Amino acid sequence: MQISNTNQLQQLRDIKNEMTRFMMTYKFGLDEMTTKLNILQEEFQHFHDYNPIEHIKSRLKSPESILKKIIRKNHDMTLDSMRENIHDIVGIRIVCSFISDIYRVSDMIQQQKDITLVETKDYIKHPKPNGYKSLHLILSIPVFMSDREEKVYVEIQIRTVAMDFWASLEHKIYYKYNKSVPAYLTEELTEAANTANALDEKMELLHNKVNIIKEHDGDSAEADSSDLSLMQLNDEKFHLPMKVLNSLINERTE
Ligand code: 0O2
Repeated sequence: MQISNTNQLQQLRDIKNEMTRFMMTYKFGLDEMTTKLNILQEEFQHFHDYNPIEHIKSRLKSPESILKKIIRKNHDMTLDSMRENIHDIVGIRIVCSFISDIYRVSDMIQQQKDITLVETKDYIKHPKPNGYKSLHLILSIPVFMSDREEKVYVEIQIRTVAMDFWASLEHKIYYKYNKSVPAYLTEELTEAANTANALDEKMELLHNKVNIIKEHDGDSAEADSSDLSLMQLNDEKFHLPMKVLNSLINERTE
């Protein structure tokens, strides 16, 4: 790029600074959501001895992709327009083991007071014609900075391992054929989506059966008071004096 004068150079610097500030806000939004999700995972693991989230992937859309999308969707080429019209600058994909976990995680996210649900697309209850399944949430969350609060959109896709496996392969094929996939492959992909769905349903049934066994084992287990005086948070152990526990019981019964 040829830059003809210092005025133009300064303007470009200013725009770059504005764009950096813009992207940084989304990075903070992503950091905030990541912390929220880590807290949910850790708490769930601790109290339910089970983690509904298998893994999480996240990305910030590149400025180049944001520009491409704004052009493709025919929106104004301004930062305000990007802020308003591009809802997936922050993209988070949560992969769960079971279909029921997807809705459990979605509820846990939506219950948080500072999160506003803007839109839900339930491609699990209403799969796309090609077989694509996933629960999409568009959220708005506040980001607090030194001099202002800004709301940013966050796109969350929640799906099972099987749905994720299918979607990654379909995405690769779609791009390999430059979006014009031969009909026989499209049909086979839809068949594969049905197989993935059958697996999800089977695993959900097994999971429910295992839970019933676990509950039964829990009921019949002998109460063990030996570990009451020890509290473990991650790798750190804390001693809980019996005196404190007893006085807390007294407080409750008073
Ligand atoms: P990337 O790289 O994953 O971000 P919009 O988001 O406004 O352009 P739309 O159609 O309203 O469009 O959004 P929708 O339906 O919520 O889908 C957006 C994202 O869901 C896509 O992002 C994909 O990640 C995923 N997705 C939707 N449909 C399919 C599908 O048929 N196959 C696969 N593999 N993924 C799908 P991007 O922007 O395409 O890409």
